[in-house]
Amino acid sequence: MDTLTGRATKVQGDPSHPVTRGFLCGKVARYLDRVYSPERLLYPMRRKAGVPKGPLAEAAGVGRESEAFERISWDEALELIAKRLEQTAAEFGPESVLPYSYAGTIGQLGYGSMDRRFFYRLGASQLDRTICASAGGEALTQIYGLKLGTVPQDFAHAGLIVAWGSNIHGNNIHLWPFIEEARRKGARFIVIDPYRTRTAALADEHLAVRPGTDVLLALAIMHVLFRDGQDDAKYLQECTLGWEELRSHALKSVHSPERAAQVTGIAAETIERLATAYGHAGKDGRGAAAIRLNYGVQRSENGGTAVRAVAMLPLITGSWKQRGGGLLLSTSGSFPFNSARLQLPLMMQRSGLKRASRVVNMNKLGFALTELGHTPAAEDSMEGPPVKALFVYNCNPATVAPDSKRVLAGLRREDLFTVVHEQFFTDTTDYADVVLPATTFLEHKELMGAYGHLFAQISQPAIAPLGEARSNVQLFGELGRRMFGDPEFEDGEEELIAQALETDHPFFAGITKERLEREGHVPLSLPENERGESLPFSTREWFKTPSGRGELTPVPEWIAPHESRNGAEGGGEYPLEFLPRKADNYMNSTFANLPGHRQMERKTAGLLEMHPSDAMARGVATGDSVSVWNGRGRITLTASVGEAVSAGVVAARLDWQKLSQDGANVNALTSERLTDIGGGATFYSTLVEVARVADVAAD
Ligand SMILES: Nc1nc2c(c(=O)[nH]1)N[C@H]1C(S)=C(S)[C@@H](COP(=O)(O)OP(=O)(O)OC[C@H]3O[C@@H](n4cnc5c(=O)[nH]c(N)nc54)[C@H](O)[C@@H]3O)O[C@H]1N2
Ligand SMILES: Nc1nc2c(c(=O)[nH]1)N[C@H]1C(S)=C(S)[C@@H](COP(=O)(O)OP(=O)(O)OC[C@H]3O[C@@H](n4cnc5c(=O)[nH]c(N)nc54)[C@H](O)[C@@H]3O)O[C@H]1N2
Ligand SMILES: [Mo]
Repeated sequence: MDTLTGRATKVQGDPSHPVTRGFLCGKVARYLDRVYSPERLLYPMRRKAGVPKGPLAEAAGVGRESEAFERISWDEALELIAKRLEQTAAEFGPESVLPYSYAGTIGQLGYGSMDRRFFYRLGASQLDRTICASAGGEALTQIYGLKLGTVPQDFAHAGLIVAWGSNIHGNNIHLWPFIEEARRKGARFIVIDPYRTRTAALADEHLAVRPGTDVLLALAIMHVLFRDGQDDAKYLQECTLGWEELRSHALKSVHSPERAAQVTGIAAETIERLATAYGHAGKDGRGAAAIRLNYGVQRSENGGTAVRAVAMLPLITGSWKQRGGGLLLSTSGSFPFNSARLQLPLMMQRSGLKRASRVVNMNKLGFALTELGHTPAAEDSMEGPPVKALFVYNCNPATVAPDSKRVLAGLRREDLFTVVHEQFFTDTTDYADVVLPATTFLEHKELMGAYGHLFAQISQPAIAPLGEARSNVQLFGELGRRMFGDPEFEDGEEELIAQALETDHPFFAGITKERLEREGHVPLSLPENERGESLPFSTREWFKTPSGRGELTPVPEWIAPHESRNGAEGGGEYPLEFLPRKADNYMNSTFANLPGHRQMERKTAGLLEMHPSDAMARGVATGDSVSVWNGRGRITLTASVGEAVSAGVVAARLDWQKLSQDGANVNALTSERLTDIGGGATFYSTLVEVARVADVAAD
């Protein structure tokens, strides 16, 4: 920081951090572009009378987003919000208020502390935060009893690394050096992904599995392992439950590599070779096999089962017992922060509701805003009043939520009161009644877990808040004091950090606020063996399931996603499987509005990647403007014909709606259907058709 001006001058990694080791990914290295962007939202504002909700083009006489709003003071803004929420709760019941948030910058306090206290106290609808990881997280918990995996640094010791639905080089760059280290020592690196990611391009082998077929691929690998006696019978007996049933299930002929090849698109010999390499790893002096499973596989209708099936593999071979073995999903669930203490769900008892308030799955925002409480026959268990007030923070749902046409139709409702706490004028603020400025992580104090490593840390503010920006904790603390006055709204960051660490969980042994303040980052206290290694699930003690073992039943059944080539909706009007992917240089929708970041992503902007055979069948060539559609929506992209995807699959990346051609992004095509386990989003179970715009126009 420049002490004279108070301006931050550089963002850099901490060289003493054992995982990030002083380097940053390209997008975060340019974080100051974001902090000091001239586009930052710096003051509370309210929509001007007569300016309709929606993006600029539709708002008469408004040339910039900020012109749709007029500046007000924080005091006016809080008063306005408090009044509206009180009125709404009085007229329609408190459940007519819906909070909508996800991870923001993933701090413990910003993610869920004062905000939750506020909405519990009000008796607002509860939000089930399922958009990202709930299917995989729930699946892992069913088998292991907790979300934990291979220590990331231990990937350096692996002899075989499988990246399964995991774009490591794009989305998890800090694991990459450990993979490179293993490869220097001779490890093979295999990627299982329907898209040729930059990770796949760097691999020894890329298996372009058909979307949504991983359950069958994993079963075929199990088939070979059991058939060839590559299972670790002693470990299975000691540490798992249900392995006999799993064994006979996997050995069925429908799970043979030959049969699996027909569905997964991966040749039987390749499956045999992969399974054999997996089974032999860790034996006769070879390094162990590590799987980096990521959330890509669980964004599919059968995604929970897919994660369960893949997560069973290291239990079958016992690869957990070796350093560099096992499996890693995200590490975020491994930090035992005391979230109940932070969030105080029992404050709901003071709301006047005599029961827990209803729960709204965040993947069904379109439904919640357009049908819930409006149509008598709700499509699922959600019932109660219509949503009359929506409070968005840490999230940009107009861009990222599935079935966005429906979401936007809901957000456009003039009778819906929408508050958005943001750093920028996003797609979502385009529909807000009130916008509130939020601090960035440089401007507030935070307690952090992590997504890709096992160190807890405190993040100190580096600069004063810009403009009148306030943190989530400040905002909801002030609203809580204003509307309710309960003492729980008095806690500040210091108290909240201490509360989050109030736990006897052994992983947090020796981790105190003082120590985190002093050392910055501290590793979780995972149990160690006599060699000082932490090898999750190497022994019985690690399992936290009801049986205290790795639970292999119910055995994973292969069921094709409804909306896939093999499913009930396959072979119809929409023959192509669509991958609505993340950008390598954005963070979901974050950064997408900054010129420097857009420049880094310019080559992928607005592209539809297609295989030559699908392009040829439709008379499409690279550079053609193409229409991509299904029963939910239609978007316009530019064709890029090549080998990034296999025949039958097309791909495009996420962008802001208002920065996309015709103002519609990939989520105009995705559905609100939920995963088999955990109520997750199914972005990757989407069928579409494609045609040249010229041909559509001629029709
Ligand atoms: N650069 C960058 N980094 C990020 C993010 C970002 O937006 N940009 N987002 C962050 C977030 S929120 C998350 S949750 C993580 C997610 O990180 P990942 O879990 O890696 O998530 P995805 O990119 O959704 O999916 C990974 C891969 O799964 C593939 N895939 C799709 N369908 C299937 C399938 O059926 N089977 C298999 N085997 N693979 C499939 C996709 O093609 C994709 O390449 O990344 C984080 N890191
Ligand atoms: N098509 C498609 N859709 C997807 C995905 C995909 O791969 N494809 N990925 C899905 C996944 S995995 C995820 S996790 C979601 C993520 O979707 P979102 O949760 O919307 O995540 P971001 O796009 O990063 O947007 C976060 C917003 O929070 C704001 N923000 C950051 N920090 C703070 C803060 O401290 N306070 C407040 N009030 N605001 C803050 C940022 O300015 C930003 O606009 O998207 C999902 N949607
Ligand atoms: Mo995510």
